[in-house]
Amino acid sequence: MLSNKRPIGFIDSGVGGLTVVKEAMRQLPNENIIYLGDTARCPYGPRPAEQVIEFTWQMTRFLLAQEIKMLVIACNTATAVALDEIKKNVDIPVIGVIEPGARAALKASNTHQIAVIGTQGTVKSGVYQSELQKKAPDAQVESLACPKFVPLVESNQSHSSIAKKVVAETLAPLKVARPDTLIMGCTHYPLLRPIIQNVMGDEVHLIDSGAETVSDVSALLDYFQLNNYHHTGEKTCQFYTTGSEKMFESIASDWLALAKMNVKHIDLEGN
Ligand code: I24
Ligand code: DGL
Repeated sequence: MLSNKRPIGFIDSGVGGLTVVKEAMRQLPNENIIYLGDTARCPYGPRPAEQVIEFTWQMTRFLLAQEIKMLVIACNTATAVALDEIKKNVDIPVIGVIEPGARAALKASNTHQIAVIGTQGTVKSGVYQSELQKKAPDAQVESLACPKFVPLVESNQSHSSIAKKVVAETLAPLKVARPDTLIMGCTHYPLLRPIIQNVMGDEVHLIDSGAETVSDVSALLDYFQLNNYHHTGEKTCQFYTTGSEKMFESIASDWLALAKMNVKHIDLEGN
């Protein structure tokens, strides 16, 4: 018998997907979680699609071997290029971060003038645009790659005056299109949310793709009757990194406000 106690698997290019996990721990406190972050090969944003697909398969195979009941591709770049292929070839439910974000944007928007920001890989794929226009053919979509944002967050400058300047300069061309809704199509961007909101103006709806994804995960657990209602026994959160356990734990324990964490290093080459 396949048990509902099996964990939900989350994969990401590094630590950014922890923004999705934080939301999962809040919305789904009884679910066991396994997270794998490919910190050794992060960032995925500037990499060619074929390589991101290969890395995403390696992560997927590793987590499938851990008997997960559902797979969440928490990385926008990986979702953009690999979701369809992975969905077709594995026999558990697989969910990415793009469709939930696109759907939430259309729900929030009055004008259907929607802006999307993400990594080079995500924007180049055009997947947000095609999801939006598939659901709302009248949608006017303006997409912009923001390659400076991930390095800003990863150098601890999310609240700095440099961040304000970089975000304002980068988003200036987007403001011309007067979107009423902006999709933060990258794991790291919620950390820049106050600055992005300030630059875009208070009227603009900001969509956190990761948070929307967890709401969809919750609905999917219901639909497939996969909820873990039996919270007897230990709840487990296991974290794997392809990089340093110590560095991963220092960021993750801070971000998730966990005093004790299970972090293990693994190698993905050969998976
Ligand atoms: N935030 C991120 N990545 C980092 C970082 C950060 N260093 C400081 N902060 N480093 O992503 C990435 C490279 N590392 C990863 C671990 O192995 C070694 C290489 C955003 C985090 C999203 C949850 C700033 C910082 C922090 C704690 C919490 C949040 C945060 F130190 F943004
Ligand atoms: N996780 C990536 C994303 O959401 C951002 C970091 C990276 O480029 O790998 O697109």
